Amino acid sequence: MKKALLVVDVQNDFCKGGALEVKGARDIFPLINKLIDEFNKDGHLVVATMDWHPANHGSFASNSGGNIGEMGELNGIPQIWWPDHCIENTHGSELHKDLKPVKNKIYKGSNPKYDSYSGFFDANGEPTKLNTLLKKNDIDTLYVMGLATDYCVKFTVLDALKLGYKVNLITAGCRGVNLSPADSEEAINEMKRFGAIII
Ligand code: VGL
Ligand code: ZN
Repeated sequence: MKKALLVVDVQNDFCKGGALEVKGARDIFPLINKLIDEFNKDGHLVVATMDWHPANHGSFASNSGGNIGEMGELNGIPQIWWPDHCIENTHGSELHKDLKPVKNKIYKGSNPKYDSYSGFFDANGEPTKLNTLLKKNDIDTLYVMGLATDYCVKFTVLDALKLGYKVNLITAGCRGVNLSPADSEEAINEMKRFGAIII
């Protein structure tokens, strides 16, 4: 069995000047790029997940009538309202240009009715192509880093653990949204509690 590097949502909208800017996103680039190089050099799989929303996505405050950062409900599922972000095929949804190229891309959040923090399943349980890709490549161990610790990294890691992967979370390669200041710390504790190895 083999290992893979999972780079979560390092897209323009989550970086400096983006619609849903994550503070300090820039700081994780050197480490991410170093690991992309190392994993590629050693012949390991490298996968980038990408938040990929249609303009009418239901998680956008602009479409729901809710306020940004507040909690509501989307098709019966609790939902935080976000600014419009990562709209498919726009600058905001592109991987940041300072990130080393990643060949394998997994798109998520394309169904306007449901959000998809996790790279594996949307909030309605609909799978992406990620698990199939990993299985096809005989992957049993994941190294996860990216944006944002308290949302997409967290839900991707928790789903990976449920699916039986051994998950290493590289915290130095993650940054969080932190609507509340301790959110990222709590997310890391939760991932650890469910079996992630924190490195
Ligand atoms: C994310 C909020 C909304 C993330 C995506 O990538 O963490 N957060 N959509
Ligand atoms: Zn999103």
